[in-house]
Amino acid sequence: MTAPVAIIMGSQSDWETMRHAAETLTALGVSHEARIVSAHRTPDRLVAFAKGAKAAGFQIIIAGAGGAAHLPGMAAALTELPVFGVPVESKALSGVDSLYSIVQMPGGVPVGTLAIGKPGAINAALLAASVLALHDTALATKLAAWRKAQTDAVAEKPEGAA
Ligand code: RP5
Repeated sequence: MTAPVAIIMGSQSDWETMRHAAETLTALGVSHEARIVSAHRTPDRLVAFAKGAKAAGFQIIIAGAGGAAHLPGMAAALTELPVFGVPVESKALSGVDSLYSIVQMPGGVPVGTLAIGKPGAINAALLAASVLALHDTALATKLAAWRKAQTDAVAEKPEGAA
């Protein structure tokens, strides 16, 4: 059976960011597949992947890219599946270029855009899990436990304070 979540990225260099999405999904027991699909360097691979993603059994696509980050938007143009975009932090412009490239979609072709970098990758995974949990009570329970553990881990007082 195909994993419900596809994590695609424009380059191997994006993995350092996107692995946080993969690790978060793994922590929640959500199976996923990670692939390099570049809008610019492998456009035919992008078209084939995005057009076939729904039939292949994927339910959600997480797409990370940096710089002129066309991958999430092009994927969204080619599939009806929900696409969550993660702006990867670029060297030249710290990911602001990635963010603007991903977030400013024209009305009618949505990409749910997350924060730049690691927080965005983690949150894309959590959003994907939240959507899947609407029809998966076991996953909903795991997600609630994950959130409770996060809450419980926050100390009331900062270390070193009186
Ligand atoms: C984008 O260009 C990728 O998503 C990556 O963030 C950026 C740089 O790619 P590399 O030159 O590191 O392969 O397509």
